[in-house]
Amino acid sequence: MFWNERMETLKGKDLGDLQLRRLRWTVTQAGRVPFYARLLGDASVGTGDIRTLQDVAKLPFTSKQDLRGGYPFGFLAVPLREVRRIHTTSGTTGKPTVVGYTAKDLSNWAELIARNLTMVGLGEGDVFQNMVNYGLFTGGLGFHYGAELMGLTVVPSATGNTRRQIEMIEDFGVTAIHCTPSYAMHLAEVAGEMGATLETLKVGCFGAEPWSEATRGELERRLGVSAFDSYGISEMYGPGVAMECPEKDGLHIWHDSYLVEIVDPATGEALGPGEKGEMVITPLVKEAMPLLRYRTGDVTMLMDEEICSCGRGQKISRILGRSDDMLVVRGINVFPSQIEHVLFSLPEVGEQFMVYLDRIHQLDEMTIEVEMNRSTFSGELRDLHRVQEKIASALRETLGIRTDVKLVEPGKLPRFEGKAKRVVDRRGVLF
Ligand code: DLL
Repeated sequence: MFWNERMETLKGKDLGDLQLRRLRWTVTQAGRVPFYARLLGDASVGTGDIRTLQDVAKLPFTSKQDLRGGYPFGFLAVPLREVRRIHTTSGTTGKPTVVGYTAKDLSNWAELIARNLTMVGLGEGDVFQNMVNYGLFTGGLGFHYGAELMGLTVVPSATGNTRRQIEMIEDFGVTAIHCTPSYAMHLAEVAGEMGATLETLKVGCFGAEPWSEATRGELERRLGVSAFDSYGISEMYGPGVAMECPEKDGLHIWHDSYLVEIVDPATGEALGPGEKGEMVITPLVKEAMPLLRYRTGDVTMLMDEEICSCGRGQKISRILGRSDDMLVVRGINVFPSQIEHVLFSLPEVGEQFMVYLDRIHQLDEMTIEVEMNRSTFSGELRDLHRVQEKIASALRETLGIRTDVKLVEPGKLPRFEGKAKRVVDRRGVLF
Protein backbone atom coordinates (compact mmCIF):
# COMPACT_ATOMS: atom_id res chain seq x y z
CA MET A 1 0.00 0.00 0.00
CA PHE A 2 1.41 3.32 -1.08
CA TRP A 3 0.62 6.96 -0.42
CA ASN A 4 2.83 8.19 -3.27
CA GLU A 5 3.75 5.10 -5.24
CA ARG A 6 5.87 6.87 -7.81
CA MET A 7 8.15 8.56 -5.25
CA GLU A 8 8.26 5.60 -2.89
CA THR A 9 9.35 3.14 -5.60
CA LEU A 10 11.58 5.44 -7.66
CA LYS A 11 14.80 3.60 -8.57
CA GLY A 12 18.03 3.77 -10.53
CA LYS A 13 18.67 6.74 -12.79
CA ASP A 14 15.27 8.37 -12.17
CA LEU A 15 15.95 8.44 -8.44
CA GLY A 16 19.58 9.51 -8.88
CA ASP A 17 18.58 12.40 -11.17
CA LEU A 18 15.91 13.60 -8.77
CA GLN A 19 18.24 13.39 -5.77
CA LEU A 20 20.99 15.25 -7.62
CA ARG A 21 18.61 18.01 -8.71
CA ARG A 22 17.33 18.37 -5.17
CA LEU A 23 20.81 18.23 -3.65
CA ARG A 24 21.89 21.11 -5.88
CA TRP A 25 18.79 23.05 -4.87
CA THR A 26 19.60 22.39 -1.19
CA VAL A 27 23.15 23.68 -1.60
CA THR A 28 21.79 26.89 -3.14
CA GLN A 29 19.20 27.20 -0.36
CA ALA A 30 21.85 26.58 2.32
CA GLY A 31 23.94 29.36 0.75
CA ARG A 32 21.30 31.79 2.05
CA VAL A 33 22.39 30.95 5.61
CA PRO A 34 25.45 33.03 6.58
CA PHE A 35 27.04 30.06 8.38
CA TYR A 36 26.94 27.96 5.20
CA ALA A 37 27.82 30.85 2.89
CA ARG A 38 31.04 31.24 4.89
CA LEU A 39 31.77 27.50 5.10
CA LEU A 40 31.12 26.91 1.40
CA GLY A 41 33.17 29.99 0.56
CA ASP A 42 36.10 28.76 2.67
CA ALA A 43 35.96 25.36 0.99
CA SER A 44 35.42 26.99 -2.43
CA VAL A 45 32.45 24.73 -3.07
CA GLY A 46 29.27 25.89 -4.78
CA THR A 47 26.25 24.38 -6.46
CA GLY A 48 28.27 24.10 -9.69
CA ASP A 49 30.67 21.65 -8.03
CA ILE A 50 27.88 19.17 -7.34
CA ARG A 51 27.78 17.24 -10.62
CA THR A 52 27.11 13.74 -9.30
CA LEU A 53 25.62 12.42 -6.08
CA GLN A 54 29.12 11.35 -4.96
CA ASP A 55 30.05 15.06 -4.92
CA VAL A 56 28.07 15.31 -1.67
CA ALA A 57 31.43 14.34 -0.09
CA LYS A 58 32.76 17.78 -1.10
CA LEU A 59 30.28 19.44 1.24
CA PRO A 60 31.10 20.23 4.87
CA PHE A 61 29.52 18.31 7.74
CA THR A 62 27.11 20.07 10.12
CA SER A 63 27.17 19.14 13.82
CA LYS A 64 24.69 19.62 16.63
CA GLN A 65 27.25 22.02 18.09
CA ASP A 66 27.09 24.16 14.94
CA LEU A 67 23.30 24.37 15.26
CA ARG A 68 23.56 25.35 18.93
CA GLY A 69 25.89 28.15 17.91
CA GLY A 70 23.15 29.54 15.65
CA TYR A 71 20.53 29.75 18.42
CA PRO A 72 17.78 30.80 17.93
CA PHE A 73 17.28 31.62 14.23
CA GLY A 74 20.80 31.55 12.76
CA PHE A 75 20.08 28.58 10.48
CA LEU A 76 16.94 29.92 8.82
CA ALA A 77 17.26 30.36 5.06
CA VAL A 78 14.00 32.33 4.85
CA PRO A 79 12.77 35.42 6.71
CA LEU A 80 10.99 34.62 9.98
CA ARG A 81 7.67 35.85 8.57
CA GLU A 82 7.73 32.89 6.15
CA VAL A 83 8.13 30.44 9.01
CA ARG A 84 4.75 28.93 9.89
CA ARG A 85 5.86 26.83 12.85
CA ILE A 86 8.75 26.24 15.20
CA HIS A 87 9.74 23.06 17.01
CA THR A 88 12.78 22.55 19.21
CA THR A 89 14.91 19.56 20.13
CA SER A 90 14.55 18.14 23.58
CA GLY A 91 18.26 18.88 24.30
CA THR A 92 19.12 18.22 27.91
CA THR A 93 22.28 20.32 27.98
CA GLY A 94 22.52 23.96 26.96
CA LYS A 95 20.09 25.67 24.62
CA PRO A 96 17.80 23.58 22.48
CA THR A 97 18.02 23.65 18.69
CA VAL A 98 15.25 25.59 17.00
CA VAL A 99 13.78 24.11 13.82
CA GLY A 100 11.64 26.25 11.49
CA TYR A 101 9.09 25.12 8.87
CA THR A 102 7.62 27.03 5.94
CA ALA A 103 4.09 26.20 4.76
CA LYS A 104 5.68 23.97 2.08
CA ASP A 105 7.81 22.21 4.70
CA LEU A 106 4.69 21.44 6.72
CA SER A 107 2.93 19.95 3.72
CA ASN A 108 6.04 17.94 2.71
CA TRP A 109 6.25 16.63 6.26
CA ALA A 110 2.58 15.64 6.45
CA GLU A 111 3.04 13.70 3.21
CA LEU A 112 6.02 11.77 4.62
CA ILE A 113 3.97 10.78 7.67
CA ALA A 114 1.08 9.77 5.42
CA ARG A 115 3.53 7.49 3.59
CA ASN A 116 4.61 5.98 6.94
CA LEU A 117 1.09 5.24 8.05
CA THR A 118 -0.11 3.96 4.67
CA MET A 119 2.91 1.66 4.44
CA VAL A 120 1.92 -0.09 7.68
CA GLY A 121 -1.57 -0.78 6.38
CA LEU A 122 -3.64 2.13 7.71
CA GLY A 123 -6.22 4.11 5.79
CA GLU A 124 -9.67 5.72 5.99
CA GLY A 125 -11.76 4.04 8.66
CA ASP A 126 -8.83 3.61 11.04
CA VAL A 127 -8.85 5.38 14.41
CA PHE A 128 -5.38 6.59 15.40
CA GLN A 129 -4.48 7.48 18.99
CA ASN A 130 -1.39 9.67 19.13
CA MET A 131 0.13 9.19 22.59
CA VAL A 132 3.15 11.48 22.41
CA ASN A 133 3.86 15.02 23.54
CA TYR A 134 1.99 17.64 21.50
CA GLY A 135 4.22 20.60 22.28
CA LEU A 136 7.60 21.43 20.86
CA PHE A 137 8.40 17.73 20.39
CA THR A 138 7.95 16.86 16.72
CA GLY A 139 6.25 13.50 17.36
CA GLY A 140 2.85 14.96 18.32
CA LEU A 141 1.93 17.52 15.67
CA GLY A 142 4.08 15.71 13.10
CA PHE A 143 2.07 12.49 13.21
CA HIS A 144 -1.17 14.37 13.81
CA TYR A 145 -1.22 16.27 10.53
CA GLY A 146 0.03 13.31 8.49
CA ALA A 147 -2.72 11.12 9.92
CA GLU A 148 -5.38 13.75 9.21
CA LEU A 149 -4.10 14.25 5.67
CA MET A 150 -4.64 10.58 4.86
CA GLY A 151 -8.12 10.52 6.34
CA LEU A 152 -7.60 8.71 9.64
CA THR A 153 -9.76 9.60 12.63
CA VAL A 154 -7.24 11.11 15.02
CA VAL A 155 -7.41 10.97 18.82
CA PRO A 156 -4.83 13.56 19.98
CA SER A 157 -4.57 12.07 23.45
CA ALA A 158 -0.95 13.19 23.98
CA THR A 159 0.81 11.83 27.07
CA GLY A 160 -0.29 11.12 30.62
CA ASN A 161 -3.08 9.32 32.44
CA THR A 162 -2.45 5.83 31.15
CA ARG A 163 -5.72 4.38 32.48
CA ARG A 164 -7.65 7.05 30.58
CA GLN A 165 -5.61 6.30 27.45
CA ILE A 166 -6.66 2.67 27.72
CA GLU A 167 -10.30 3.56 28.24
CA MET A 168 -10.17 5.72 25.13
CA ILE A 169 -8.67 2.90 23.07
CA GLU A 170 -11.56 0.67 24.12
CA ASP A 171 -14.35 3.27 24.00
CA PHE A 172 -13.36 4.80 20.65
CA GLY A 173 -12.46 1.53 18.94
CA VAL A 174 -8.89 2.68 18.33
CA THR A 175 -7.16 0.57 15.66
CA ALA A 176 -3.67 2.12 15.71
CA ILE A 177 -1.47 3.78 18.33
CA HIS A 178 1.69 5.84 18.20
CA CYS A 179 4.05 6.27 21.17
CA THR A 180 7.55 5.49 22.37
CA PRO A 181 8.23 1.76 22.81
CA SER A 182 8.91 2.27 26.51
CA TYR A 183 5.53 3.92 26.98
CA ALA A 184 3.92 1.10 25.01
CA MET A 185 5.41 -1.37 27.52
CA HIS A 186 3.89 0.65 30.32
CA LEU A 187 0.56 0.77 28.50
CA ALA A 188 0.61 -3.02 28.20
CA GLU A 189 1.33 -3.34 31.90
CA VAL A 190 -1.51 -1.04 32.95
CA ALA A 191 -3.91 -2.63 30.45
CA GLY A 192 -3.05 -5.98 32.07
CA GLU A 193 -3.85 -4.61 35.53
CA MET A 194 -7.14 -3.20 34.28
CA GLY A 195 -8.04 -6.43 32.52
CA ALA A 196 -8.43 -4.45 29.27
CA THR A 197 -8.21 -6.61 26.16
CA LEU A 198 -7.64 -3.78 23.64
CA GLU A 199 -9.41 -5.89 21.07
CA THR A 200 -9.70 -3.27 18.34
CA LEU A 201 -5.97 -2.51 18.18
CA LYS A 202 -4.09 -3.80 15.14
CA VAL A 203 -1.10 -1.50 14.49
CA GLY A 204 1.49 0.09 16.78
CA CYS A 205 3.93 2.71 15.46
CA PHE A 206 6.82 3.04 17.87
CA GLY A 207 9.87 5.24 17.69
CA ALA A 208 11.87 8.19 19.02
CA GLU A 209 14.19 5.91 21.01
CA PRO A 210 16.10 2.66 20.45
CA TRP A 211 14.29 -0.61 21.01
CA SER A 212 14.91 -4.22 20.16
CA GLU A 213 13.44 -7.27 18.44
CA ALA A 214 12.75 -8.72 21.89
CA THR A 215 10.67 -5.65 22.78
CA ARG A 216 8.81 -5.92 19.47
CA GLY A 217 7.88 -9.51 20.34
CA GLU A 218 6.63 -8.46 23.78
CA LEU A 219 4.60 -5.53 22.47
CA GLU A 220 3.02 -7.55 19.69
CA ARG A 221 2.03 -10.30 22.09
CA ARG A 222 0.78 -8.10 24.89
CA LEU A 223 -0.96 -5.35 22.93
CA GLY A 224 -2.13 -7.55 20.07
CA VAL A 225 -0.63 -5.19 17.48
CA SER A 226 1.71 -5.48 14.57
CA ALA A 227 4.58 -3.24 15.76
CA PHE A 228 6.59 -1.01 13.40
CA ASP A 229 9.74 1.00 13.99
CA SER A 230 9.61 4.67 13.03
CA TYR A 231 12.74 6.84 12.88
CA GLY A 232 13.01 10.60 12.84
CA ILE A 233 14.98 13.52 14.19
CA SER A 234 13.88 17.10 14.85
CA GLU A 235 16.73 18.59 12.81
CA MET A 236 15.13 17.00 9.75
CA TYR A 237 11.36 17.54 10.01
CA GLY A 238 10.99 15.12 12.94
CA PRO A 239 9.41 11.68 12.41
CA GLY A 240 8.96 10.68 8.77
CA VAL A 241 12.61 10.11 7.86
CA ALA A 242 12.44 6.30 7.76
CA MET A 243 10.04 3.54 8.75
CA GLU A 244 9.60 -0.20 8.53
CA CYS A 245 7.34 -1.76 5.94
CA PRO A 246 5.40 -4.98 6.65
CA GLU A 247 8.60 -6.98 5.99
CA LYS A 248 9.93 -5.59 9.32
CA ASP A 249 13.47 -6.01 8.13
CA GLY A 250 15.00 -2.54 8.08
CA LEU A 251 13.53 0.96 7.73
CA HIS A 252 12.91 2.53 4.33
CA ILE A 253 14.41 5.98 3.97
CA TRP A 254 12.14 8.44 2.17
CA HIS A 255 14.85 8.68 -0.45
CA ASP A 256 13.40 11.56 -2.47
CA SER A 257 13.52 13.78 0.64
CA TYR A 258 16.64 12.60 2.50
CA LEU A 259 20.09 11.66 1.20
CA VAL A 260 21.71 9.26 3.66
CA GLU A 261 25.39 8.45 4.10
CA ILE A 262 26.97 6.18 6.70
CA VAL A 263 30.39 7.33 7.86
CA ASP A 264 33.08 6.24 10.25
CA PRO A 265 32.34 8.49 13.27
CA ALA A 266 36.05 9.03 13.92
CA THR A 267 37.31 9.82 10.43
CA GLY A 268 34.17 10.85 8.51
CA GLU A 269 35.08 8.33 5.75
CA ALA A 270 32.14 6.85 3.85
CA LEU A 271 31.17 3.27 4.72
CA GLY A 272 29.39 0.80 2.45
CA PRO A 273 26.29 -1.36 2.91
CA GLY A 274 26.61 -3.72 5.85
CA GLU A 275 29.15 -1.53 7.66
CA LYS A 276 28.04 0.03 10.92
CA GLY A 277 28.67 3.72 11.35
CA GLU A 278 27.15 7.12 12.03
CA MET A 279 24.24 8.19 9.85
CA VAL A 280 24.73 11.53 8.11
CA ILE A 281 21.64 13.03 6.49
CA THR A 282 21.25 15.82 3.94
CA PRO A 283 17.59 16.81 3.63
CA LEU A 284 16.68 17.40 -0.02
CA VAL A 285 13.48 19.45 0.20
CA LYS A 286 13.77 21.52 3.39
CA GLU A 287 13.06 25.19 2.70
CA ALA A 288 13.19 27.00 6.04
CA MET A 289 16.17 25.16 7.47
CA PRO A 290 18.25 23.36 4.85
CA LEU A 291 21.16 21.38 6.28
CA LEU A 292 24.26 19.93 4.70
CA ARG A 293 25.47 16.50 5.82
CA TYR A 294 24.04 16.60 9.31
CA ARG A 295 25.83 14.29 11.79
CA THR A 296 22.93 12.56 13.52
CA GLY A 297 25.08 10.65 16.03
CA ASP A 298 22.86 7.62 15.31
CA VAL A 299 24.64 4.35 14.61
CA THR A 300 23.16 2.11 11.91
CA MET A 301 24.07 0.64 8.53
CA LEU A 302 22.78 0.72 4.98
CA MET A 303 21.13 -2.51 3.94
CA ASP A 304 21.29 -4.03 0.46
CA GLU A 305 18.75 -2.28 -1.72
CA GLU A 306 16.57 -3.82 -4.43
CA ILE A 307 15.61 -6.75 -2.26
CA CYS A 308 12.53 -5.51 -0.46
CA SER A 309 9.42 -7.32 -1.56
CA CYS A 310 7.31 -4.21 -0.90
CA GLY A 311 8.84 -2.44 -3.90
CA ARG A 312 10.36 0.46 -1.98
CA GLY A 313 14.03 1.39 -2.03
CA GLN A 314 16.92 2.01 0.32
CA LYS A 315 16.76 0.70 3.87
CA ILE A 316 18.76 1.20 7.04
CA SER A 317 18.90 -1.31 9.87
CA ARG A 318 17.20 -0.36 13.11
CA ILE A 319 19.22 2.20 15.11
CA LEU A 320 21.81 0.41 17.24
CA GLY A 321 22.48 3.34 19.54
CA ARG A 322 24.15 6.73 19.41
CA SER A 323 27.78 7.25 18.61
CA ASP A 324 27.90 9.81 21.40
CA ASP A 325 25.97 8.08 24.19
CA MET A 326 27.55 4.79 23.50
CA LEU A 327 28.79 3.69 26.90
CA VAL A 328 32.41 2.85 27.36
CA VAL A 329 32.69 0.54 30.35
CA ARG A 330 36.13 -0.71 31.26
CA GLY A 331 37.18 0.06 27.71
CA ILE A 332 34.35 -1.88 26.12
CA ASN A 333 31.68 -0.22 23.98
CA VAL A 334 28.20 -0.97 25.20
CA PHE A 335 24.94 0.16 23.65
CA PRO A 336 21.96 0.38 25.98
CA SER A 337 19.93 -1.35 23.24
CA GLN A 338 22.09 -4.47 23.66
CA ILE A 339 21.25 -4.56 27.37
CA GLU A 340 17.59 -4.15 26.56
CA HIS A 341 17.69 -6.96 24.05
CA VAL A 342 19.27 -9.38 26.50
CA LEU A 343 16.91 -8.51 29.34
CA PHE A 344 13.68 -8.61 27.41
CA SER A 345 14.59 -11.95 25.85
CA LEU A 346 14.50 -13.55 29.32
CA PRO A 347 11.08 -14.73 30.52
CA GLU A 348 11.80 -13.93 34.19
CA VAL A 349 12.28 -10.22 33.43
CA GLY A 350 9.39 -7.78 33.92
CA GLU A 351 8.71 -4.35 32.46
CA GLN A 352 11.61 -2.05 33.24
CA PHE A 353 15.28 -1.77 33.93
CA MET A 354 17.78 0.94 34.91
CA VAL A 355 21.52 1.07 34.34
CA TYR A 356 23.87 2.85 36.78
CA LEU A 357 27.54 3.47 36.10
CA ASP A 358 29.92 4.21 38.96
CA ARG A 359 33.67 4.43 39.37
CA ILE A 360 34.74 2.47 42.42
CA HIS A 361 38.47 2.23 43.24
CA GLN A 362 39.25 3.54 39.73
CA LEU A 363 37.19 0.79 38.15
CA ASP A 364 33.98 1.18 36.17
CA GLU A 365 31.14 -0.72 37.73
CA MET A 366 27.83 -1.27 35.99
CA THR A 367 24.80 -1.99 38.11
CA ILE A 368 21.60 -3.04 36.42
CA GLU A 369 18.34 -2.94 38.31
CA VAL A 370 15.88 -5.30 36.71
CA GLU A 371 12.21 -5.63 37.51
CA MET A 372 11.10 -9.21 37.83
CA ASN A 373 7.79 -10.37 36.46
CA ARG A 374 5.09 -11.26 38.96
CA SER A 375 5.62 -15.00 38.96
CA THR A 376 9.39 -14.72 39.49
CA PHE A 377 8.74 -12.22 42.29
CA SER A 378 6.40 -14.51 44.15
CA GLY A 379 8.74 -17.52 43.79
CA GLU A 380 11.29 -19.01 46.18
CA LEU A 381 14.31 -17.01 47.35
CA ARG A 382 16.75 -19.58 45.99
CA ASP A 383 15.10 -19.22 42.58
CA LEU A 384 15.83 -15.50 42.75
CA HIS A 385 19.53 -16.20 43.11
CA ARG A 386 19.35 -18.47 40.11
CA VAL A 387 17.52 -15.79 38.06
CA GLN A 388 20.04 -13.15 39.07
CA GLU A 389 22.90 -15.42 37.99
CA LYS A 390 21.14 -16.24 34.72
CA ILE A 391 20.68 -12.55 33.85
CA ALA A 392 24.25 -11.63 34.75
CA SER A 393 25.62 -14.45 32.67
CA ALA A 394 23.42 -13.60 29.63
CA LEU A 395 24.65 -9.99 29.88
CA ARG A 396 28.26 -11.09 30.21
CA GLU A 397 27.97 -13.24 27.13
CA THR A 398 26.58 -10.44 24.94
CA LEU A 399 28.36 -7.38 26.35
CA GLY A 400 31.64 -9.03 27.26
CA ILE A 401 31.65 -7.45 30.72
CA ARG A 402 30.64 -8.35 34.24
CA THR A 403 27.63 -6.47 35.64
CA ASP A 404 26.05 -6.33 39.06
CA VAL A 405 22.42 -7.37 38.61
CA LYS A 406 19.88 -6.35 41.25
CA LEU A 407 16.36 -7.75 41.05
CA VAL A 408 13.58 -5.42 42.08
CA GLU A 409 9.89 -5.79 42.74
CA PRO A 410 7.53 -5.32 39.75
CA GLY A 411 6.39 -1.69 39.46
CA LYS A 412 9.29 -0.23 41.48
CA LEU A 413 11.36 1.44 38.73
CA PRO A 414 10.44 4.75 37.06
CA ARG A 415 8.04 4.77 34.09
CA PHE A 416 8.50 7.15 31.17
CA GLU A 417 5.83 8.83 29.08
CA GLY A 418 8.24 10.04 26.42
CA LYS A 419 11.73 8.84 25.75
CA ALA A 420 13.03 6.53 28.45
CA LYS A 421 16.13 7.66 30.37
CA ARG A 422 17.43 4.34 31.57
CA VAL A 423 21.13 5.08 31.93
CA VAL A 424 22.50 7.08 34.86
CA ASP A 425 26.23 7.69 34.49
CA ARG A 426 27.62 8.78 37.86
CA ARG A 427 31.28 8.26 37.00
CA GLY A 428 32.10 11.93 36.57
CA VAL A 429 30.30 12.99 39.73
CA LEU A 430 32.06 13.41 43.09
CA PHE A 431 29.93 12.36 46.02
O1 DLL B 1 12.45 11.65 18.36
C1 DLL B 1 11.39 12.38 16.32
C2 DLL B 1 10.45 11.22 16.38
C3 DLL B 1 9.21 11.37 16.93
C4 DLL B 1 10.82 10.01 15.84
C5 DLL B 1 8.33 10.32 16.95
C6 DLL B 1 9.94 8.94 15.85
C7 DLL B 1 8.70 9.09 16.40
P1 DLL B 1 14.27 14.04 18.45
O2 DLL B 1 13.57 14.32 19.74
O3 DLL B 1 15.02 15.12 17.80
O4 DLL B 1 13.23 13.56 17.37
O5 DLL B 1 15.23 12.81 18.71
C8 DLL B 1 15.95 12.26 17.64
O6 DLL B 1 15.94 10.10 18.75
O7 DLL B 1 18.69 11.08 16.71
C9 DLL B 1 17.72 9.04 17.65
O8 DLL B 1 18.84 9.03 18.51
C10 DLL B 1 16.46 8.82 18.45
N1 DLL B 1 15.46 8.05 17.67
C11 DLL B 1 14.43 8.53 16.97
N2 DLL B 1 13.73 7.50 16.39
C12 DLL B 1 14.39 6.36 16.73
C13 DLL B 1 14.19 4.97 16.46
C14 DLL B 1 12.39 12.46 17.46
N3 DLL B 1 13.17 4.52 15.75
C15 DLL B 1 16.78 11.11 18.16
N4 DLL B 1 15.11 4.10 16.96
C16 DLL B 1 17.50 10.40 17.05
C17 DLL B 1 16.15 4.53 17.70
C18 DLL B 1 15.51 6.72 17.53
N5 DLL B 1 16.36 5.81 18.01
